[in-house]
Amino acid sequence: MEYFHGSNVPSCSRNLFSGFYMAIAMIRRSRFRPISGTRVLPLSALHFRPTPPNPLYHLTSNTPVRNRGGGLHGVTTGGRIIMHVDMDSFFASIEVRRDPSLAGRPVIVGADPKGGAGRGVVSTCSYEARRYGVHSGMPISRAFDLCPHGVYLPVNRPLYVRVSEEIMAILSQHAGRIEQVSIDEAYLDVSDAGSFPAAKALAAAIKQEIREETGLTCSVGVAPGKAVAKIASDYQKPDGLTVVCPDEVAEFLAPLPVEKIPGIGKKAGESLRQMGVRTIGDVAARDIQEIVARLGRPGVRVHRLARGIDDGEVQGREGCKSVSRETTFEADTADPSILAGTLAELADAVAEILAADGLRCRTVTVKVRYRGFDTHTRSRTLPRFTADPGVIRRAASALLLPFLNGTDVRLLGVRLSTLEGGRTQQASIDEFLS
Ligand code: DCP
Ligand code: MG
Repeated sequence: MEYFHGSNVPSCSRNLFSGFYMAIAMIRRSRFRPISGTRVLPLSALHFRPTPPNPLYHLTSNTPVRNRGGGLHGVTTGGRIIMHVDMDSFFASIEVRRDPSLAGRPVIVGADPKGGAGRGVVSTCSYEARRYGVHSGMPISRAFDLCPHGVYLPVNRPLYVRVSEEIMAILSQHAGRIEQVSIDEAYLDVSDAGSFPAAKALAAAIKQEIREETGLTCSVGVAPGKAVAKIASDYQKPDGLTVVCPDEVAEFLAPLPVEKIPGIGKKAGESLRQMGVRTIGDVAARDIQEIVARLGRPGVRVHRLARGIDDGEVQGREGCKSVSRETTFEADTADPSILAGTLAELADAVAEILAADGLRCRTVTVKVRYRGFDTHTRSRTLPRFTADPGVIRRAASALLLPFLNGTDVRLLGVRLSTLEGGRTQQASIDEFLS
């Protein structure tokens, strides 16, 4: 069911898919910002083709060369090579795939805007809509103010879960170990590729396969660790491919704003800025004690990452202990209908991830963060293992009730744990407690 189709703005192109890809290419060009003086490889021009040797790879690494890269210049780490894959404007791109006449138009997926009076939030939007300032988590009424002629569509989660499964199945074929961290995002341990050039070629091949199989684009980061790979996948979105070799990590990270560090949101970023720390390089230059004094214990991880230490393991199936999803409201809210509606969406989302992974759970936890980072969780153990979305939703709703007390809420989350069952290939685990 469609909410609203803006008709007063012509689509960029009547030519179905070509309009979409032209628009993507235009955005890609406008975002292309190579960092001068670094060896981060801007590879967007090479998408979907076997990647020829890149002269930048002549740069030597300070680690031994094994050159198992199949003819590419070998820069190897002797250590891990991690790939992070993140689909571009996932829900919106699937909607465009379903209705190619939407290509090039501002497509907003989320709650019904009801002509500007709607409640609820934007799930995601196309890159065309982002030009109007619309983004995930924004109240749908605000999105409507910014982009009244946009195409507003409801969330069709079962469809997105099916596409997600197809993508994860493709990724599973290319890595010994894969960790799915959300519906459209996964880490792959591709150390077996043997070298960064070989991993780059693998990333290009994966991008091509995903596009051919699903018609969708993704962005990929390749790096020696998970956090840098995630930052790298975001670096040239959409349709990006960014490789950060081990000896490039510090140089790559240094100029980036601290908010690029996974887990650093607006609040923590602001707190760091108050002490004159704006970039990841600024974090690295400070004493660890100063950063910990600001951020608490997570400051240790942040400081280590800023210094290029990025050693989290890709968690395979055996690491899957819970499935979770959370959302931060752009504006804190105490409105019970928004809170209950968002919680129901989160419960449905985790139930679908659980089912997609062939798992059942016995524990449901709801997490609420009030204004000022005051965080609470409530859990319920169910009488038996279940993957029934109705049971999970009802349990989550009951757990939320005591939190609907008029206090402004900043973040809501739902976690399913005490899991059993599961398929052998994929893991599905969202970071829950930050
Ligand atoms: N999502 C959501 N609510 C949010 C954030 C995301 O429902 N607050 C959903 C919609 C997204 C999907 O999860 O399509 C994946 O989230 P991403 O953060 O990866 O966002 P996108 O894939 O949409 O865009 P990007 O190209 O920035 O990755
Ligand atoms: Mg994405």
